[in-house]
Amino acid sequence: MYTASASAHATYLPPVGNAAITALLKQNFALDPQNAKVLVVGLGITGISAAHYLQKLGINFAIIDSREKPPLMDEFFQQMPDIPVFTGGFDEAAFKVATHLVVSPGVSLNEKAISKAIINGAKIISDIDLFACSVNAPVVAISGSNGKSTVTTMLGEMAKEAGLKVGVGGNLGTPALDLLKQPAQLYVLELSSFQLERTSVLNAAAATVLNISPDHLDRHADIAEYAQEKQRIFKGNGAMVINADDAMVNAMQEEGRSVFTFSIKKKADFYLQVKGAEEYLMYKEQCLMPLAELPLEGRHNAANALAALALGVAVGLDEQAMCNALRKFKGLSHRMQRVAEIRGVTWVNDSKATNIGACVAALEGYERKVILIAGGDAKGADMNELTPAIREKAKSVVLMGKDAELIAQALNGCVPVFFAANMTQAIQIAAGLADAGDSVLLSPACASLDQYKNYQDRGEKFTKAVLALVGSDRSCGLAASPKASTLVSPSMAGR
Ligand code: UMA
Ligand code: ADP
Repeated sequence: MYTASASAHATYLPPVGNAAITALLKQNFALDPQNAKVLVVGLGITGISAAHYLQKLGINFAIIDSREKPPLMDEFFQQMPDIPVFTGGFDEAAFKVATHLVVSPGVSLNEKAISKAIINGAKIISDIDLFACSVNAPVVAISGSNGKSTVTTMLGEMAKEAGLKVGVGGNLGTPALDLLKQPAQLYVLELSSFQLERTSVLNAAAATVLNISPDHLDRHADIAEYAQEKQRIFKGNGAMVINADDAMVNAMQEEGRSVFTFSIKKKADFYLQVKGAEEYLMYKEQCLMPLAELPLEGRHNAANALAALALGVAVGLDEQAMCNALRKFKGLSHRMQRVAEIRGVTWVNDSKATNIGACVAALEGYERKVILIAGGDAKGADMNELTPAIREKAKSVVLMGKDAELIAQALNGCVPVFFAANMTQAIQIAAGLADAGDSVLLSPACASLDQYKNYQDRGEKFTKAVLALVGSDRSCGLAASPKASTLVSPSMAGR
């Protein structure tokens, strides 16, 4: 396993041999490849990456999925026809013989069969643990409630700009174990609370928790437990990158560790400072680049840039290369993405705002009040926490999805609220409410799965429906879209 060192990435290191990997698996997890029986739980992309890894090491394993026919099952059978696969439930007999469980992040550790197996002595290993036992280059690990994908991608681009071969993945999309297939001088991993709660031995060269706001409270007991899972990212002796503006993150600092702080509100190791007519991204007393050269909307993206710079400095990336990468960084789809400007109204797709913190950050970025489209699955979050930002920054709100009523109740009539059955209707309502100079922001503060395949699907439906407005605008010379009152039930009074 890699131990942190700031300059170790400068050259390619030889791949870790199977003997060294198995020694670490024995030492850390009492996993003896000769007699272990590993059950991979979840036949998704994590499960399949673990299957390939275990097969390569000659470790005996089976795979189980509670769905009748997981979407990747046929593909898996083609790749590994001889591996036992159990589907249609978590058969306790399969768990009973397992010495170790590699549990995919989407599967709760509170599943009855898993709890029972743990009581019976089975050990939990995550795909990230397996990765940590095999990696031969520094790892940067990034978590937080919001901004993980943006910072992970930014740092990956910075490393490339600095001339490094870099593997970028984890929760972002490519399972960590699949990154090991290509040689790399640096790995950048986005890690979710689900991945971290079952990871024990990742000793990242540099790690950060970008921020903590309520999320996934349907899986975690409360925000304190959720924050504790995130804090696990700092296990080891690597550099800690700390958001000084976030009290819960600030409290995670450990004495004796190398710490880099960042802030968009006050002086820190990485911070913002106005000098003359320009605001700069700063590192200690040094101006790194003007903030205006960062081509991204929203103050939260200044925080993301500072965090990425801090992580980059922690692993020795060249500062100029990092700034060049920031200047070229166009942002990721479905995050504060400007879709169109129609008759003076700007339409913004922030479909990836799947929790309250992201929606609040989006609203805070606006000077003028917006028309907000929100709603979906609140995942157990207390929607009252959304109310102050909406009161301050929204002119009106269009709600849709499973927890629309919950949000309306929290708003308690502080702004006009309209309900929509689907995205097309939501956009018609918003078009009717918007005047030239307004922005319409899709920033749902909720997960999408109650109505859409995923947040991408939701964002694409938004984009399509907005672009259809352009079409109808051109073809019929539409002066005004249908007024909201014909389509919706305003929920102003009596809530
Ligand atoms: N499954 C069960 N029983 C269950 C739940 C799931 O058998 O109770 C099975 C499903 O039937 C499916 C398999 O588990 O066949 C899927 O496993 P998974 O949900 O762990 O998903 P993967 O395909 O392995 O993808 C996971 C992450 N998914 C989740 O955390 C839910 C992906 O993050 C990640 O990109 C991928 O590993 C690679 O690391 C996605 C995500 O939504 C993008 N993450 C959440 C987020 O960002 O908010 C945390
Ligand atoms: P994650 O991977 O943590 O979900 P993303 O970079 O995909 O983060 O962004 C998800 C949502 O959070 C988007 O709506 C984006 O605009 C918002 N966001 C990005 N960075 C931050 C931040 N630092 N603080 C709050 N919200 C943020």
